[in-house]
Amino acid sequence: MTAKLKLISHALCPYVQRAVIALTEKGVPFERIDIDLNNKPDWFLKISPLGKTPVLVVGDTAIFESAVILEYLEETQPNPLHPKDALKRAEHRAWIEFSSAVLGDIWGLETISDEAGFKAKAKQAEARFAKLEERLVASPWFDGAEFSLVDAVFRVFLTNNNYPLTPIELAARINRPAMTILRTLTGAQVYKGIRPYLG
Ligand SMILES: N[C@@H](CCC(=O)N[C@@H](CS)C(=O)NCC(=O)O)C(=O)O
Repeated sequence: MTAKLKLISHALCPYVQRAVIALTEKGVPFERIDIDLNNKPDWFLKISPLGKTPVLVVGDTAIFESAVILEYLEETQPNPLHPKDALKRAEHRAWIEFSSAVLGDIWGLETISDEAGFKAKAKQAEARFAKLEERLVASPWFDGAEFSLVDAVFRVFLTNNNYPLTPIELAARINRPAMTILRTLTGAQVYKGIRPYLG
C-alpha cells in the first residue's frame, strides 16, 4: 500500500486551496498539515526550497509549486480533471498560469501601504479580471457543464476554505472586477489589511 499523501499547508493560502480542491474533486485521501508561515518549522524549510506552501509530500519526495502539484495529481490519481483534448488542455494550463498572476495582483493589493500604489494595482487587477470575464462564456464552469482543473484555481478567488463559487458566479459577483471582489472578501481575515482603502 502506498503512503498517504501529505499536503503541507497554510490555513489561508489560496495556492494550497487549489491542491485541496483538486484532491477533493478526485476523491484522493490526504493528510493536511498546517504550518505557521511566520514561524516556519525547520523540517518545512528543509523540504520547501522557496519556503512556501503548498508542498505535497509523496513518500520521501517533496513536490513544491502548486501548479506542478496539480499536474502530478492529474498524472497519478483517478478522475481526470483536465480536458482530454490537447489544445483545450494547453489553453486551460495557460489560464491556470494567468490565475497565478491574478493571485499576485490580489497579494499586491493586500500588502501595499500607500493609497496611490493601491489604486495603480487595483487598476491592473481590474484589467486582468476584465480579460477573465471575456473568456468566461460558458456556464456553470469554465468550459460548460464539466468541472475542470482550471475551475479549481479560479474557485479560490472567492473562497474562504470550503465556500465554492464557479467562475461564472465569480464574474457575476465582481461586476467591474477588483474592487467588488475585494469588498466581497471582507469576511476573510486575509483581506483585513486593505479595508481602510475600500469605500
Ligand atoms: N508559486 C507558488 C506560490 C506559493 C505561495 O506564494 N505561498 C505563500 C502562501 S499563500 C507562502 O508560502 N508564502 C511564504 C513566503 O513567501 O515566505 C505556488 O504556486 O505554490
